[in-house]
Amino acid sequence: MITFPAPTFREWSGPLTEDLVRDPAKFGLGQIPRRLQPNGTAKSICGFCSTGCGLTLHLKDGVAINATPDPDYPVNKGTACPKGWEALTPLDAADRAKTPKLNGEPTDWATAMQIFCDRMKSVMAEHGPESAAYISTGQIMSEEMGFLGALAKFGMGMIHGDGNTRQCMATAVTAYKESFGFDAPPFTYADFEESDVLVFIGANPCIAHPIMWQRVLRNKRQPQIIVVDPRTTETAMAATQHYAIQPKSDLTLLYGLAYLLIRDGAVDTTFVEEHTSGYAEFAEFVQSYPPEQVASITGLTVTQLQTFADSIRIGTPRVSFWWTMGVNQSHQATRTAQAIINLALMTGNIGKSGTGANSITGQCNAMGSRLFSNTTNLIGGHDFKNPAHREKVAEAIGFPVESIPDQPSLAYDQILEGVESGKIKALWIIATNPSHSWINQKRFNDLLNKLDFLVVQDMYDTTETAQRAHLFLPAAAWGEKEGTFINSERRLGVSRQVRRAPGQALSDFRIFRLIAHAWGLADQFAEWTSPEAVFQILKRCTQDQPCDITGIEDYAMLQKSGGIQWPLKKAHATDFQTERRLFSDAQFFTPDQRARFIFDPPESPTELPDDDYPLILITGRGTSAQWHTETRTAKSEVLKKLAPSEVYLEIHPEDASAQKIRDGDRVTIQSRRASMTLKARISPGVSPGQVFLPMHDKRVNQLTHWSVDPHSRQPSYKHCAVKVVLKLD
Ligand SMILES: Nc1nc2c(c(=O)[nH]1)N[C@H]1C(S)=C(S)[C@@H](COP(=O)(O)OP(=O)(O)OC[C@H]3O[C@@H](n4cnc5c(=O)[nH]c(N)nc54)[C@H](O)[C@@H]3O)O[C@H]1N2
Ligand SMILES: Nc1nc2c(c(=O)[nH]1)N[C@H]1C(S)=C(S)[C@@H](COP(=O)(O)OP(=O)(O)OC[C@H]3O[C@@H](n4cnc5c(=O)[nH]c(N)nc54)[C@H](O)[C@@H]3O)O[C@H]1N2
Ligand code: SF4
Ligand SMILES: [Mo]
Repeated sequence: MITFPAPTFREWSGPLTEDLVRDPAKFGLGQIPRRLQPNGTAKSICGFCSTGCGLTLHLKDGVAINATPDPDYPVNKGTACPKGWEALTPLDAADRAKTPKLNGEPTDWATAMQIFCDRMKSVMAEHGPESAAYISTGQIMSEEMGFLGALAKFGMGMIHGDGNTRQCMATAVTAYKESFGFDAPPFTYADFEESDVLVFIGANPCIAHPIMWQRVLRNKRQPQIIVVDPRTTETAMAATQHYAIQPKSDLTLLYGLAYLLIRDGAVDTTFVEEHTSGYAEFAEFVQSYPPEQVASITGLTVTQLQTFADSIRIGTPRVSFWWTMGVNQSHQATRTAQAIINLALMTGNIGKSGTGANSITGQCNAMGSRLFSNTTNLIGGHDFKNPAHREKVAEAIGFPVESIPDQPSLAYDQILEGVESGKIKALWIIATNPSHSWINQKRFNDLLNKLDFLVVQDMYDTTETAQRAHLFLPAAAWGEKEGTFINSERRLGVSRQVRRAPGQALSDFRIFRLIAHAWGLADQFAEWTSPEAVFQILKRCTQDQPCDITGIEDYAMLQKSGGIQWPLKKAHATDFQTERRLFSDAQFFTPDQRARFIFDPPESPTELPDDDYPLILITGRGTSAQWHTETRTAKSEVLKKLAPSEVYLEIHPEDASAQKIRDGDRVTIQSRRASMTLKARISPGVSPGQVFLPMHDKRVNQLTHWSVDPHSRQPSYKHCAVKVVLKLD
């Protein structure tokens, strides 16, 4: 049996001793989270989306009982979406996991740790370091991500680990890295208010980022709002121009716009000459995208294309481009994101107020995972393959350089293929629910069955993925632990502990710490005692990087400042602005400091509609009250009232009448992989030939097709071929 040393770590308030691990009832029960007034308030950051709203948490006897939007926080300025108001409710759900479980049966932490280490070690001893992998998340704190990445890769000796952020923003990462030399979303939310033209491509902020949309509504410049989305979404309805293009024809559209800008002499040639590379080749390349051809592929008219191009041409003071999953989740996602970046560069719309090629990210700490998860990048935005980077990070964290792998991880889909082929035998899944959210669900769940050892770490043991685990580890959730998140505009904020986790659940941080001890790595991780101690380690890893945050002293400084955007170098620690954007000096992070024009010809999606499956299935967010696989939001009665009581399929009147489908009829939607029966809703919001389903229903990804962008390896969730027929009882 493993014994635990008594570390100095204090998270709740009691020390972590073997005794307390065995009997967590004693573990801080009834004690007030540190540094809080028992009947006061605590300022925190919402743990759902990447907007990163500030919340005020109201305490009674040391425990948060209510959440309201923080009026002083620069992000949300006193507003919150329904999920923020209901942030505390999911913590009280009846199915919160309270003990570790082995093969579905409750066990204690000491046994769980013993099993974890024995099984992982024996798999790796027998099959090598590549035989065990982890899948992490954009929904735990940066300090937890950093701990997990360092523990798994530098401590336990794993090589492969990725996260649900691959499903979400891997495309933006790849696109920025190639185009700008670093994964650097350049904007600040003030740009929503300061733009004359806002172009939203494959983004539905009214539903997915409602508080960002509030910032758009605060724009006093009477902006043009242009939405490119095959569906007439809530955002499209609020737009001044909506281009309902054929799904996945964005790349052609964007090249067509570049063609028109060049033809019409509407390019910012000074900016292009001084600050970019590859323009001449790009200009020649887009000559093959004249408007007539682009119109026939995208389904728009030549006049529409011209209006669009005229709206973003040089002379328009401030144009900002925003994209989300309609772009990132495509078979050619990276090149599409770069085609957006190319337009911003051509028109000189970067580095200035109200401009930018801006990827909006999704999960509360997707941006933290980009810098600190140690999956694709070595901690701090470094490169595993670069020996100087390995030396630097090793020194910053005080580990021997030999402990740092010299190769990056396989991507998520490649890890899964490794499981399928038997190369990977043990998988550890943390704070994500891929048995619902990954593409082609049957294939995913079948391959999980091949594993010798599946560990799932979640706040609920009822999730589709948790139910398949050999070993389940119960996690404390947002509100029950402390740490930092980074939001879409690169702002770091502190999320506070205001509740005690139920039963024996421990914060992810503490679970990683237990594993470090149990594995025999206590000495190596001696400095990793608390989230705030790890924050200091992560800070050191960013020194001299574009994301340098060495100027942020500590959590207190973050709280006092209303969050702080990266970068903040030490030299600027006392002199910085609340809203900052990148590239105001037009110096990019490439070796020649020029942004690159990158392009490839468009290709067709991997599964096109045909006679058997004539419709395209688009998937995405349903309502602002529903979060992903709904493990959390479905626990709130308030949020449930704000969402449809039953999932429905949106289908165009023409396609419906062809199948004699009336509104409210039960229909079967079928793809090559599965079928699902549900209610039809006839709506002109989808175009003919297309249907829409929200991703929140667990059956939706039974239908989707396993295909990824070749550069970012992000799944193409929003395009597969289906048929819909009336369900005859
Ligand atoms: N309420 C709520 N908010 C959320 C989330 C949630 O689950 N619920 N999730 C968060 C996360 S992690 C993310 S990543 C974001 C996602 O935020 P969004 O990306 O804004 O949301 P989606 O609905 O997935 O996709 C956006 C739009 O892409 C469109 N689209 C589909 N195919 C194409 C195409 O080929 N071209 C174009 N131009 N558009 C296309 C869809 O019709 C959809 O309206 O939301 C975040 N916010
Ligand atoms: N068809 C389709 N599928 C999609 C998408 C789409 O547009 N269409 N979008 C994709 C995108 S962008 C994303 S981001 C993914 C999201 O997919 P997932 O990451 O699988 O979805 P979530 O429901 O957010 O899962 C988070 C899990 O973490 C648990 N959890 C929450 N907080 C904590 C914590 O602090 N610690 C621990 N250990 N666990 C915690 C929750 O209970 C939940 O089980 O879905 C993807 N799937
Ligand atoms: S917009 Fe996002 S961060 Fe803000 S309250 Fe809603 S879910 Fe939370
Ligand atoms: Mo996402």
